[in-house]
Amino acid sequence: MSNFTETDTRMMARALQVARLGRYSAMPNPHVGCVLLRDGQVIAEGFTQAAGGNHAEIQALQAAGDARGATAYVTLEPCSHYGKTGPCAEALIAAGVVRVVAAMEDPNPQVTGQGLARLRAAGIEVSSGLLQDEAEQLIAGFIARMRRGRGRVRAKLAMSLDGRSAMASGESQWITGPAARQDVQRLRASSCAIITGVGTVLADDCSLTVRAAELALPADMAEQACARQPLRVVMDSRLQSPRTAKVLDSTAPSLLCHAESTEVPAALLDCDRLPLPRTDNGLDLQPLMAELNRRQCNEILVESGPRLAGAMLQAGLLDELLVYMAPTLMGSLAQPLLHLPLNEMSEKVPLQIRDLRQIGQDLRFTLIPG
Ligand code: AOF
Ligand code: ZN
Repeated sequence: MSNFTETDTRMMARALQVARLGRYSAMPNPHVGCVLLRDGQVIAEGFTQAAGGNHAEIQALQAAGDARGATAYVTLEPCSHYGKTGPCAEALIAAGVVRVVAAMEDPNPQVTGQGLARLRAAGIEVSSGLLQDEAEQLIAGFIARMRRGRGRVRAKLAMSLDGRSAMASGESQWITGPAARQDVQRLRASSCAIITGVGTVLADDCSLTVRAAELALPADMAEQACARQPLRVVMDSRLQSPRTAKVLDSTAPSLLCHAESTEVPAALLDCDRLPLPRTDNGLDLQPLMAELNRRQCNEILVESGPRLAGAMLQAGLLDELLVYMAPTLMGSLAQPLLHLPLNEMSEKVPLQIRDLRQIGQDLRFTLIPG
C-alpha cells in the first residue's frame, strides 16, 4: 500500500469532480477525470469526451501543452490498448509525466493492470487505490458491465407517504414535485437504456426522453446530455402500443420487446423489436439483459408501473431502487409501490438504505436489495 499525501487526496478528489463532467456524455466509456499537477500547481485537467472522443488523460495533456515533470491524478487506470483512441499510458510516457496516481484499476479485461504495468516499465512512479470507493461508485454501471456482463440496473419509483404509486385507475401524474422530476431527468441523462411497460405507455403516453430545459444543468452540459438519448425499451408482450405512442417517435431510439408468439401488427413492422420467450411472470428478461449488454449499456433505468418493477425485483435483476416519497396520502384504493404477491413475513424483501436525502418537498431513498 502506498503512502498518499494530503495533496494527493485533494487532487484525486478534484479529479473525481472533473470526471463527473462527463457523466452524461462519455457512455459507453466510463467517465474518467485527470488532473495534472506540477510544482504544487494544477497545470491542466481533462475528462472523458463523448464516445469515440479523447480520453481524460489526452484532454489534460493537450490542455497542458507541456506536461514534463508533472504528476497525473486519474480516477481510472490509464488504458494500454488500441481501441477507438490510442493508449493513454503511452501518451503519459511520451509527455514526460513522472508520477501517476490512479484511484482504481480498469475492470476492462483488455486493460486490467496492464496500463499501470506499462507506466512502471517506463520508469514512472505509479500508485493505485486512492479514493477507490468513490471512483468505483462513480462508474458502477461500467464496472458491473465489465465484471458480470450486465450493466447496473436501477428502478426509479415514486410513491406517497402511504406507499401508493398510482390511483386504481392507473392515474399517477404527478406524485412528486418539480425538483424530484428534475432529478429523474438527470437520472435518465446518465442512463444508457430506460425500460418501461406497455401499461405505463398506455396510461401516460410518456416520451422517456432527456430534455435540456428540464435538466437544470449548465447549458453546455445539458446540450451534451441531449445530444445522445437513452434507448427506450418497452415491454409489450402482446404489442398493444399504438404506432403514434411518443415512446416510439423518432426523437430517440426505441426497442419493442414482445412475446415470440405475438404476431406483429403491420403498423409496428418498422419498429426495432426483440421477441422474447414468455415465463410465468411475464416476458423472459434475461435475453433482454444480454441484448443491452451487447449494446454496451452501463446504466439501465427501470421507469415502470408496479408490476414490471416487482417482476424485476423478484427476478433478482435490480441492483438499486430509487424511491421518491412525496408528503401526500393517496389512500387505500390506490396501487402499491410494487406488485409483490407475498403471504408471509418470512418472504419479505429486505432493503438497505444507501442514501436518504430531501429533494424539494420529497424524500429520495437509495436502496439496495439484500
Ligand atoms: C482511459 N481514460 O478517460 C477512459 C478509459 O474504445 P476506446 O479507445 O475509447 O477505449 C474504451 C476503454 O478505455 C473503456 O472500455 C475503458 O476500459 C477505458 N476507458 N481509459 O485511459 C479514459 N474513459
Ligand atoms: Zn485511455
